[in-house]
Amino acid sequence: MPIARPAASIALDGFELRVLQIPLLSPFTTSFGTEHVREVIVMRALTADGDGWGECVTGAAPLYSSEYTQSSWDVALRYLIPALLKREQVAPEDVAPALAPFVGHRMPKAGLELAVLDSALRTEGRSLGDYLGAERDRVPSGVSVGLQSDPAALVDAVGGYLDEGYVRIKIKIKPGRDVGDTGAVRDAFGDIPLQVDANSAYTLDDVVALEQLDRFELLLIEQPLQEDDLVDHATLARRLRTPVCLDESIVSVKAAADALALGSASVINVKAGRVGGYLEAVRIHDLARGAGVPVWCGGMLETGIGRAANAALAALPGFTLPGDVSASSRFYARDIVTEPAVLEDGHVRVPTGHGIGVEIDAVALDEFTVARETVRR
Ligand code: OSB
Ligand code: MG
Repeated sequence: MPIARPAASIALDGFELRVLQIPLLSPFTTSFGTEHVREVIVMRALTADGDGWGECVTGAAPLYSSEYTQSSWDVALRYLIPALLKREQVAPEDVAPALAPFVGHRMPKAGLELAVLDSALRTEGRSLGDYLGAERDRVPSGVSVGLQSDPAALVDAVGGYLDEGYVRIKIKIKPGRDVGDTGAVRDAFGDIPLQVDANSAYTLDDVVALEQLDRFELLLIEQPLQEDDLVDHATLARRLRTPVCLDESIVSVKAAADALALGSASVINVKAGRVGGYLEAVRIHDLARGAGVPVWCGGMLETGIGRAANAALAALPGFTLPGDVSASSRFYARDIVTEPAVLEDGHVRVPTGHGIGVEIDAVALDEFTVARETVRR
């Protein structure tokens, strides 16, 4: 369902942007690299009635997508924020159309839209979950486990997360670290809900290796091929029994419609940051739900800001598979919100407070800030 009740508009005084560097509890390794620190941009909408908070999910380098910290910082300050500040009043629904003339850069667009949404909903006294159409008060929590030094270390890591109560395990794979790693987890833990994520590390030449994964009865394989390989993904999907899920390729509701029409995917990972915001994410949810295609909520190592918003999104009825909506403690010793997401009986609660429903820990925010810029109208 489209947004049932739009939010009121707000008068923006400006934005404050910060680059944060938050240490990770343990290194996070994917097929595209290892991160020890999460570099992220926090975006604060400034208004007379109260501020709003958003997060831009770019990483330090253009490895997951072409977007990265400095590209987002530059385009936000040079083009996106000035376009928003030109308007007397901005409603959350106005943000994407106002920014549409600027090609791409969906991650900073999403961060700015979330900041406006948070401010508008706080002013109205509504929660983001209520606004988006959440139908649950908690969501099942899956965990994304990075590549480890060897399969034994992977089994140790997965065992720890299962002991904590995570209801679904996703492991990262890459060529040469797929069948062995997946088999080790299946041998150790049997029939657990298990899926794999390749982050674009394969080509169609690897189809024989990928067919070997079919015997593990995985929930899905996420993004085996490159972002723009929609046709190759369709070819691969016809060869595999394992359902193909797309992450990087789904940059908009149009991309999702194209992928479904081509048969490139039978499951979609929805990340609001990657698709330009929570409103576009809801449109993808609605499209997939109408087509009977399951979706789940992905993650980008969000701080407490994006983590709270993701929990609200994942509570929509079409999110029928557990998402990468884990506890803050999966990644961080210290978060930048006063009540970081926790795991309770394998679930994360959907915040009910106004806006994103969490408050900023100003001391932690300052501690992790490495750059800061304020723009006023
Ligand atoms: O591909 O889903 C991915 C983290 C950073 C970039 C890309 C991905 C991921 C994850 C972690 O898998 C998901 C999470 O935030 O828990
Ligand atoms: Mg992924």
